[in-house]
Amino acid sequence: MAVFEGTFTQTEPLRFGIVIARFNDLVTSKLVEGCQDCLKRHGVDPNPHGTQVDYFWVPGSFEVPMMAHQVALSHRYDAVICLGAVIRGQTPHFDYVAAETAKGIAAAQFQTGVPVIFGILTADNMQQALERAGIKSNKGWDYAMNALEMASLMSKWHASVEAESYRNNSQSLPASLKNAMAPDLAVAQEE
Ligand code: INI
Repeated sequence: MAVFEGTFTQTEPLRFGIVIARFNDLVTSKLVEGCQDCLKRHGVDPNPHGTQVDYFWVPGSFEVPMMAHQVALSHRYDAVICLGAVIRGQTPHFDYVAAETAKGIAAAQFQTGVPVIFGILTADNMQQALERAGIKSNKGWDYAMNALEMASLMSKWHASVEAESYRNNSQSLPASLKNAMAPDLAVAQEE
């Protein structure tokens, strides 16, 4: 049997989509910076003109799940990071926005099979939100770590499933066909 877990190395082939709510952008722009810092320190180029990270800005947290679902569904990315800040007291519908955003992000993840990271800060006031977005710590960094780990874990999982399916399918093939499909593998097995 095996143990599957993500690592934070070999990040060159990984691609990330980051969906960000513009509402409370004083907070969300800091979360983006935390994410970028973490990705960069783990070998990912966060430049929007590069090949590894794309950014999607939406009006508010409520719109994040729909965009995240589309981004994940494209299968262009190994993980999607959702960033938003929902602050109690700014709106009587805090609970609706927070709950629907959480549900929608979970649904995007389940429906696509792509990791979709829940990086929506919920706070009682702006001060508390800012403390978690750079003043005391930056949760954006943590969300990027979660994305790196899940992207790595899922790529290992997919590789394992594909290898198993290849082994199962090739067992029923005649040797000549197996050799033609994967000569390197056939030679390795013969040795
Ligand atoms: N959106 C947020 O991201 N954070 C909030 O705190 C917030 N408040 O307080 O209302 C908020 N509202 C906007 C909402 O996300 C939608 O953009 C809007 O309802 C339009 O669908």
